[in-house]
Amino acid sequence: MGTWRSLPLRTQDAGDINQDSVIDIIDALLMVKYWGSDKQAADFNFDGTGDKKDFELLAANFLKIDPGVKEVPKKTRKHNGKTLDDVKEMLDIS
Ligand SMILES: [Ca+2]
Ligand SMILES: [Ca+2]
Repeated sequence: MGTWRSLPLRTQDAGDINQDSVIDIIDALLMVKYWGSDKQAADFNFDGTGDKKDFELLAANFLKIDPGVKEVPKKTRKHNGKTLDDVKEMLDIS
């Protein structure tokens, strides 16, 4: 086994599925895509499934930027007319 799995929760970047150093609506929509799957990028707490617990981490970090990043990435709050609230609705999370 590698050592990375023994690391604590990725609280810093939990939610950044597409790894562009910002947690925004694009990541939330990717969460929808990987919902219920074992896709590692969407499984922030490493329990093997991308689900509500992972989405809560994403939502808690929403619009946060990786502090170590050199160029500040563009935050997208709305994509194809969808906001974080729409995504919550899509996933049936209130
Ligand atoms: Ca991102
Ligand atoms: Ca998970």
